[in-house]
Amino acid sequence: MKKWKIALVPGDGIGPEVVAEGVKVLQAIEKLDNTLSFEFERFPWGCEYYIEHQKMMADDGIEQLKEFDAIYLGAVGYPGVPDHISLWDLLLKIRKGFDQYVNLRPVRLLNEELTPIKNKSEKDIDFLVIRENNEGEYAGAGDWLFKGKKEEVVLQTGVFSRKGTERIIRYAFEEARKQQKSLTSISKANALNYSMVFWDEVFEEVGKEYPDVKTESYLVDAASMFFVMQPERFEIVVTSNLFGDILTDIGAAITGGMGLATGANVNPERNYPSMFEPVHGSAPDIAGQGIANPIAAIWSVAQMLEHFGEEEWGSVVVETIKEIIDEKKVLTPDLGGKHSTSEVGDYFVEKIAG
Ligand code: GGG
Repeated sequence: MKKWKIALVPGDGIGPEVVAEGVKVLQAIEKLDNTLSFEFERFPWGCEYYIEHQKMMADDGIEQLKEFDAIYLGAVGYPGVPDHISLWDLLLKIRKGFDQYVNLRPVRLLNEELTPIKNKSEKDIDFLVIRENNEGEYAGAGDWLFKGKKEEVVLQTGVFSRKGTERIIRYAFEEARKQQKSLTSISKANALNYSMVFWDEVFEEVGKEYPDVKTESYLVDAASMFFVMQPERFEIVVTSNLFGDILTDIGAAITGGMGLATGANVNPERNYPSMFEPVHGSAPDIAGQGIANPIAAIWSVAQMLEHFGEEEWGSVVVETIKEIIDEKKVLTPDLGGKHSTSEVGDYFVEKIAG
């Protein structure tokens, strides 16, 4: 019997609503497979916790999470707490605290009716974005000088270490080799004349060790256009933190919206727990109404199962999501349905239980 300990950090807004459905799915799998068991512990961290304690998580939060096999996170941010505080003091703290330097964000069209792009089918939009997750523009380096004065200057520095850049690019080449797919690097070396020139050089250097992997390099502006006009160009993409964050929202837009976008924050060395989350935020405008789409959160359960080595269950979860979307019977309003968050979760469980 394999026992997996999962820390639940549902967070803010619709986070708790969608995480509840992902937990339902894991509990259903546990019932169907007597070789698997999941143990959950819930952490009440987020903006409400901040209002009470002036911090988003406990001081020893990272220490408390260390003993888990995975972290399942909902969403972060709510009006009343500045967004940069809620993001940095919880989500980014966990990513950095556990050296989760790989962010895996699949861009996969499950049904061609979901894409706003004309004449694109499921086989045209099916790629993986590998985003550097710990440094770059999200390194937290910068300064705010002469605040409020006419000389005011604000600096936000992108940090690209050799270690950080090499390891994400190497991870992407390994993945491309394993999957026998092409690898596209997305940067902006014509304008960002230090960081992105360095990124391109490292991509070229590391690439010499992988002559079997076909490569492409695009500037991020051209790549954004190709995401929308010719997504079939991409198989595996590697890019920096900020570009990856923005590009994967385009990825969500071309595959059915934020309600379907999943992300895994991975520590490949497995020294620490990895974290699985829907890419969407806390959506305060619909929080508490029971209409949030739980599919992104359920898809992140599939990524978690794959990370645990349960690839078959991971595929079952993704294929069941596809069936539900294809049937169009039980969907939330963002996908044109009339059902609630928990009705979609219940239907999912009913389907995998057969
Ligand atoms: N589901 C996690 C969440 O609330 N994400 C909001 C967000 O802004 N994330 C930024 C990032 O992924 O770097």
